[in-house]
Amino acid sequence: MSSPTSSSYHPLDLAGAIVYARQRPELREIFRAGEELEASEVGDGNLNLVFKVWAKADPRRTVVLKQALPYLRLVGEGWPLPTDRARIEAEALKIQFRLVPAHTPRLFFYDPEMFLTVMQNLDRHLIMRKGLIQGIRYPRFAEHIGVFLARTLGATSDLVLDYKTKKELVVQFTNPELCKITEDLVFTEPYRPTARNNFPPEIEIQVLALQSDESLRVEVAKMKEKFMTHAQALVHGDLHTGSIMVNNEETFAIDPEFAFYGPMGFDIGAVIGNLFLNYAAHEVRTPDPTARAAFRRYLIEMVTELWETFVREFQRTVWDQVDPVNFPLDYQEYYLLNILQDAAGMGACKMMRRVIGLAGVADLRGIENRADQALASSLALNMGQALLKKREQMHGIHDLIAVATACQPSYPWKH
Ligand code: SR1
Ligand code: MG
Repeated sequence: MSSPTSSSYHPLDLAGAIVYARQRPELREIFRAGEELEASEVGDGNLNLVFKVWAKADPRRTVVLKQALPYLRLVGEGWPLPTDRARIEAEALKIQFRLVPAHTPRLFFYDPEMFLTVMQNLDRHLIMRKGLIQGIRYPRFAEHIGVFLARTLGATSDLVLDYKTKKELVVQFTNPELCKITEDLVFTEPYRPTARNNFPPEIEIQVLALQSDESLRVEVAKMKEKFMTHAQALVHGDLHTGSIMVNNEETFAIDPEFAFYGPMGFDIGAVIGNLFLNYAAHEVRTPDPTARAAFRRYLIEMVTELWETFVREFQRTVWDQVDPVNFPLDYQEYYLLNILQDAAGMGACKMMRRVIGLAGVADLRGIENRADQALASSLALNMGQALLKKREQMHGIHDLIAVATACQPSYPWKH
């Protein structure tokens, strides 16, 4: 594994980002020799530095520099983190771009000394989470992300790859430290009292009840084991709506630094779980019941469409290509049903961690009124619990949606 102590590694600042962009031969087609460049730091994630650097004379010529810090930005130097994640991200981007260029940002180059990737600037796009919080609709998103999921997951699985390539990829994408973050923050800490948990105090009773529900912890343990052991496909590993950039016409999945060989349902569940977190947030973000019902209908239609697109594209790019003797129709059905149930269970764990755990989401934690935040968080928690516990009774996407949408908040408490 590469080390952050390589002699030339240093975290960039604004001036450093400009000097860096000016010096790199790979960027000579974008920036002219000697021309004035400007930069800003735009990173709002939990882990890295992100700069935009542009030509002052023509800001259309902008690139994005993403640099791994040797520690977790959210917490500081007290939480060291290997910079190898930058290599993982660059290598995952290359594979995803080959498989789905329409939905993957273009990588200009990766600098292994600086743990830095230089990428296409997506300036006509918005982080999807921000758009959904404002109630913006993205008509092509569900279809696009369904295609992204089917192609990236199908083509990197044993269904398509030869025995050797698959195993080499598992080695290439072994990502222990970032997987450990997920193991801890998604599958461990929310289900026990820990110092890092961070939920609205108003719902403490609900959180304590959830943590003392042993039958729930059994199901979480099953999901955690599957996450850790089921090397099914090269998953993005952190495909929440903050890792997706969108507009009316285009969709890009960004930030695959958590990529590793894991269960397909982890990525699909991430998208669905985050759409449901937004669904829960609109309980208070959209007070008008008609407007709220309409936006929620849209969110649900997206869940249906993304799954149906995934199945259709998986059929075309995987099942239609495989040997029907080894992969009979009943096996294909069994395989997809497992993915659906995994998506429900893993998406559920990702919902519950965003309510209880260290790293929240703006959909919920950005709700200023405390009672409102507690109410929406309480609903999200109940949706997560139900999706996890009832996943094995689900036989199609409509069952999954019915389980989630039947939930109500427990807060405010009814006496
Ligand atoms: C401590 S890092 C917190 C979270 O940020 C990333 O986006 C992942 O979701 C991770 O769990
Ligand atoms: Mg990220």
